[in-house]
Amino acid sequence: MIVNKYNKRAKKINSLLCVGLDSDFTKIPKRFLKLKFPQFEFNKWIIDETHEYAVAYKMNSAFYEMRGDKGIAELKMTIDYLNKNYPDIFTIFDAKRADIGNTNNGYVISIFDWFCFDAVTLHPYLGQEALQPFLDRKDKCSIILCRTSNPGAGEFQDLVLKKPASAKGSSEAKPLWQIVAEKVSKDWNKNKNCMLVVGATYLKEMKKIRSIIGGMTFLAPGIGAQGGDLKSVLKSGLNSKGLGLIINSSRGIIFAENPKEEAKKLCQEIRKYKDN
Ligand code: OMP
Repeated sequence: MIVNKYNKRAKKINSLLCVGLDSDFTKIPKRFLKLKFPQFEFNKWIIDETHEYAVAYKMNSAFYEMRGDKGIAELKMTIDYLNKNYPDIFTIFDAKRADIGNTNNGYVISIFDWFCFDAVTLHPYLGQEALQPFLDRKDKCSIILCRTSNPGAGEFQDLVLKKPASAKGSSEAKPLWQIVAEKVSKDWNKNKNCMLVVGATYLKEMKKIRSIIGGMTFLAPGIGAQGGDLKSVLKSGLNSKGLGLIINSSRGIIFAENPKEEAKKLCQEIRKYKDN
């Protein structure tokens, strides 16, 4: 099971921290700009500084696409560097993909077989049938948006809906985020390769989702720059094994005065609150 790669690393280093390599080219320190592969060199530095505290690295495609072919090439260099030097660290491509099934076949080959990421973020809007090419990959992980961290997340996600009478399960009215959580955990996760995105800024929802879907892992972005509170996230989102959370911080670590110290601090806080 691919989720075990994450769990094994989490147990080995006693952390749940995911460092977000959202290496915005306009913000990386000037000393890197002189180098031939500035974004890659910056990432390599961050990885070497933070790896002992990191269970996962997440790269958001936007910050590489914005540089065109150079950004894509340096994204590939970064994932190759991770896979070669830190093969037990879980890698996430944050692209929030998903299209009709035929098109998804192309994304699957690109993300899983060419880039060689362990996981990808996906939105659920097209439904299980369309996402099947991702879900069929037992060796890779599909991380489905459920409750996002942004202030306007509720515009659609809070809509209270009733499933059609023909659909499986209860027809009780529920918010869309709850329907997604139940659907993914009951029907999409046959290969035990699904996770959910549950923002660290929505603790009530996180608690509810944990109570209805059992031990499935949440990718929880939103601590640090977006204001989510680490202690409360652990309280609301840990599963019964003391796992089940991938706690991401991007800007809060990579653009800190001292990224290593920031990663260490978060990791130590995770250790402290996890066990209390
Ligand atoms: P920081 O706010 O800098 O820690 O970055 C958060 C990262 O998580 C960015 O890459 C976002 O695109 C991503 N993210 C969210 O912030 N909210 C979500 O609901 C989902 C994601 C994600 O899928 O990772």
